[in-house]
Amino acid sequence: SPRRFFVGGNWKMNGDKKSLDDLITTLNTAALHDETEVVCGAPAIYLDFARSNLDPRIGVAAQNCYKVTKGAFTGEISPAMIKDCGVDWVILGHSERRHVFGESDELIGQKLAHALESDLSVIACIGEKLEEREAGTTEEVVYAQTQVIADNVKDWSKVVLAYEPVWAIGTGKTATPEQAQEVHEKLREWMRANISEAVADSVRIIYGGSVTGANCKELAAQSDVDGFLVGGASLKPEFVNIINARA
Ligand code: G2H
Repeated sequence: SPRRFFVGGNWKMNGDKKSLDDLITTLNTAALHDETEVVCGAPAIYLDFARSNLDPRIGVAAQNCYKVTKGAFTGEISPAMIKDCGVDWVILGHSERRHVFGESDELIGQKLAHALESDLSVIACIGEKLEEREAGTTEEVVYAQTQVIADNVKDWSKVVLAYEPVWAIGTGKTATPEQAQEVHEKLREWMRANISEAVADSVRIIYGGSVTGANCKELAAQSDVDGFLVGGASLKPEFVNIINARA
């Protein structure tokens, strides 16, 4: 595949300076495949710490941002602030933002447009809930979420699409390689029909949901799986094996 393998770590609300420093040392000193693009999603308060300490070959992502540059928005951070800390990425639309914090497709779209205008790259997350999969509406749900993303993107080279079935997140229930491949392939077909051939061929579609050192190789071998967004396992030394999953 011409698409560069991409592995994002999503630390979520975990770690402290001591444990993150240990993790950063592990990553800085590990033998990482050059072909893999690596980005670590740090809690907002540790973005500066992560960027200052991680080797420059490893990118850093914020886990969220607001839709404007500055103002009276207590508790929020802006893309401008993220960039000011030397950080080039943001994760948007994660299922925890959607379902724990009630973020709508509309708000996610506004955040995405502003983040891209502010020259951040974006890991944009989509995925169906268990009841949606069971009702047979997986495609309908992920196409609708992707449409909202597409409505807010001009330059797809700054976007990685993360397919994270909600039923697989933090549950230990990973999608099978076949299940992941099926949705990734359909998403690429959707992009081919609704965006362009070039975008469909070039956009990285990564999988998230209970990825581990043990299951990453089989998933990475699927032709439309261009990498991972990793939660729990990104806090452990096995993250190195996941970065190196593509043979
Ligand atoms: C899905 C994933 C990372 P985990 O949320 O975004 O987390 O690997 O812990 O399921």
